[in-house]
Amino acid sequence: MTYVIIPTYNESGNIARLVEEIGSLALGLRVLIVDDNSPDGTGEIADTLAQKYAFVEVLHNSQKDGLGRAYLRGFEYVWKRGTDRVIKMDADLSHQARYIPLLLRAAKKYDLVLGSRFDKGGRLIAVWHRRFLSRLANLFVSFLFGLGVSDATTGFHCLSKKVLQTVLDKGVISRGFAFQVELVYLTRQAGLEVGGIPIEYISRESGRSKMNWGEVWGGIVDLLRLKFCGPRD
Ligand SMILES: Nc1nc2c(ncn2[C@@H]2O[C@H](COP(=O)(O)OP(=O)(O)OP(=O)(O)O)[C@@H](O)[C@H]2O)c(=O)[nH]1
Ligand SMILES: [Mg+2]
Repeated sequence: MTYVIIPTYNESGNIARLVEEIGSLALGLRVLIVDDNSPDGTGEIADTLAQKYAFVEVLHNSQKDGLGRAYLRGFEYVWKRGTDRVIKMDADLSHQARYIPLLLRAAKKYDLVLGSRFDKGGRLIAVWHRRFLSRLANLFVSFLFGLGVSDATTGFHCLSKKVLQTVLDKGVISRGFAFQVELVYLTRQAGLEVGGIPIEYISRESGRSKMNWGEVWGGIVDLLRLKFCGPRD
């Protein structure tokens, strides 16, 4: 069994289309939406989708608690359900469902597969300052950790059960977006294989980004803590 975990905060214009695109892949995937009580009603839309489609489940949290925390709750949930693998992706259609079969194919070889915007053949279609921020974040991460991947900050991943177990055993310190990097870091630390496939990332058309200066600053602090204090435990 493979779960696709999708964290949502104000994604009412995107979530239904994404779920339907995943369903039409007809790969027998299960979908878990982790919503942080979105004021725009995304949680209610997710519940309606779960009523309509048997492959959809929803986890509700009472307040916005950050991307990393949402994923951790999702990981704990799917672990208890006995999942063999996890795909994780953004809700805003930037990560296209058509790449899921390619991630799954690469997962035969790697424990953690990254949907990489900066591999040969990949693309990041966005305004210049967004592209600049992603490049800068990757430079910072490679300076701190030297993870040896071209896109350590991507949010589109396929994880083996071993990676899932590693993350749950070790725990994570990142509350927010630094979670994406900590996932690659923990996988490498555990000596597991990391690989990537090139993806074309399209900027969101509906809804607003949750990336802001507060998130950037929080991410920097989390990464410095990870570097100098080590992972949890
Ligand atoms: N549950 C939950 N989901 C979140 C939270 N913050 C962000 N998300 C979701 O995480 C995903 C990535 O967030 P985005 O706002 O798209 O961030 P981004 O992709 O870096 O920014 P853009 O490129 O501008 O879209 C989306 O599906 C969001 O809805 C949070 O605190 N809780
Ligand atoms: Mg986005």
